[in-house]
Amino acid sequence: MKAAVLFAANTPLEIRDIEIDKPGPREVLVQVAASGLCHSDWHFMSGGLAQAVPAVLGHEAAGIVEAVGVDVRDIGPGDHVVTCALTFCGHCEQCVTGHTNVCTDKPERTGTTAPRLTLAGTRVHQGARLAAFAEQILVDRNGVVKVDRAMPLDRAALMGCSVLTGLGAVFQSAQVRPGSRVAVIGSGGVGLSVIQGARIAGASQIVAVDLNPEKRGIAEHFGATHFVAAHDNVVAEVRELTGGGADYAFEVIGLPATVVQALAMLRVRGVLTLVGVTNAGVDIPMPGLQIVLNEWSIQGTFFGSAAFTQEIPRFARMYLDGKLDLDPLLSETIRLDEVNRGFADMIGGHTQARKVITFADVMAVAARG
Ligand code: COD
Ligand code: ZN
Repeated sequence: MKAAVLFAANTPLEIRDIEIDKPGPREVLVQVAASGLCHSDWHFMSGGLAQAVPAVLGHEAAGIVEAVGVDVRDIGPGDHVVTCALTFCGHCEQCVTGHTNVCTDKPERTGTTAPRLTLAGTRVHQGARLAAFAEQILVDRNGVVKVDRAMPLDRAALMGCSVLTGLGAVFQSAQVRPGSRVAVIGSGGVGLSVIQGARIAGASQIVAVDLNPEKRGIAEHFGATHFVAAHDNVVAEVRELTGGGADYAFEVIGLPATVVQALAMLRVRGVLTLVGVTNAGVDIPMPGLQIVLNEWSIQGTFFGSAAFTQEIPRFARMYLDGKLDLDPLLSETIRLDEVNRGFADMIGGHTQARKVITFADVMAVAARG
């Protein structure tokens, strides 16, 4: 099957024919219908985060189950699924309390030790345990969730990362209260879902901040009441717009400078939620005195701070009921062999929301239900 392979950081992905194993006892083989390009993939492609190579990246996908291992009984061929990088054990302290996103015992649960992907006999690593920039994904049973067949799979793919992370940051982590004043730094695929989540939560003001002024339209579409094109006095402007600071700020980029800005945008007793990850080894300078005097809270959120197996079907219902808008998140569908151009557009600021690789044949089968 064809996959986009990373051979070294800072080199283009190469489309290769690679071998994929048969499902191990606990595994599911998925025919990919759609696979989104996330900024986190870029962190690995550019060497900001470590990734063993050769590897196939991609972690925001949906597709149709082709085959399952002997121990998988609740999912079968033909089921429509969303994949998620959050494979979980199901028995650790975090899993049994519903926080499967931070499972502390993620062993290789495939039921086999053989490499799942190979190229000319050499192991190819599965980025995020998925490797979704490919025609097929071989994943642990606890790395997929079934979705309603009425759910278009290109929209469904987005729920595996950007939508899950953005909405979860608002609903689960910050728990934004109706009538709040919210600031969101970064209006990318994930930030736009934070904005939409804040709108659904009933925030009265949502100030979107982004370097790219072209993000204004889409940020406002998802619920931003104000848009600020990032500049030197962005903190003062947000404090003024919100009448003394935001109740909640979200940093959705992963840069120390914007984390410090987001903190300074808070009013007294405000809560900063960090969604973006900084590159490995990068520290963030913190104003300790102000944090204490203002009783500011700072928290991290990872992939939406909840069990994706609960959240994704819920988001699918919201979409199908017209309560969650996903269509404009899909900026462009591209082919697998256009993946490098897709990332160049993301980094060059030419992607409004999300670019998604689609496989036309699988999308067509899925559309027939
Ligand atoms: N000031 C304001 N805006 C900026 C700045 C700046 N200095 N720099 C960049 N931006 C804007 C860009 O113009 C762009 O609009 C946006 O920030 C970034 O958007 P994308 O689409 O490139 O990025 P996303 O939304 O795909 O990813 C953002 C994350 C922060 C979620 C991701 O990179 C990350 O760190 N993920 C790891 C954490 C996590 O929970 N992951 C789960 C999902 S991957
Ligand atoms: Zn992602």
